[in-house]
Amino acid sequence: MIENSKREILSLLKNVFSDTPVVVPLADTVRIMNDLGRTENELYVLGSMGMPLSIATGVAKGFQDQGVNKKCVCIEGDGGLLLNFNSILTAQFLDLKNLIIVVLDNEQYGATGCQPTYTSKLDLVNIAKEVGYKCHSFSIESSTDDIKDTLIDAIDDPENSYFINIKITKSHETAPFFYDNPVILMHEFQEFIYKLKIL
Ligand SMILES: Cc1ncc(C[n+]2csc(CCOP(=O)(O)OP(=O)(O)O)c2C)c(N)n1
Ligand SMILES: [Mg+2]
Repeated sequence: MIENSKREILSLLKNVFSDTPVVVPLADTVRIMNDLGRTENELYVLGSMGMPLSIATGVAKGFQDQGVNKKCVCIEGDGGLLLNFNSILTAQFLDLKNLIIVVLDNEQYGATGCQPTYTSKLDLVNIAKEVGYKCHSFSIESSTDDIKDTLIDAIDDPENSYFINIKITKSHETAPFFYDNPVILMHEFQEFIYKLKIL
């Protein structure tokens, strides 16, 4: 059985969303993303567990309000999403059609010792569907080609925000530490957003 790893899925996300704003959660996920090569469309949210979706929702609302034909992607861990779970409601309350949430679901708080989260028993997609997202669920053995097709559909669909849950291996993957200044990271991401608005 070949299990999808975090690194493999992040590499796919980088590839598909190379010119789309992508908000990336803390710890191992940021480190692996950086190890794969940081790009200007990515905002690394260091330390602030649970906040990526709130940030991505604001970016998506800004685009929608100003008629910018662009989606915003939020990558989250299952633990991070559960910590600020109410944030999945906000985009639907605001009637946003341009948010893509991709959950890297390893059913654990991987970065802090692999304690289990609720997702070993609860399927987040059932909740997201009820709220109004267009949803897709991928098992740990799903083909990356299938996942890629769904990511492309999500980018191309102007009518819906998406919630895509991808099960990944439970093994603890990491990469070298990332110490850049969060204020500068935010500024660089803002510059990227401003460029999109001009286009
Ligand atoms: C408010 C807050 N609580 C706890 C932490 C410590 N912490 C950092 S990463 C992490 C686990 C994240 O789990 P998940 O989002 O599922 O990501 P994974 O490491 O499993 O990929 C925790 C508990 C934190 N940074 N902030
Ligand atoms: Mg996790």
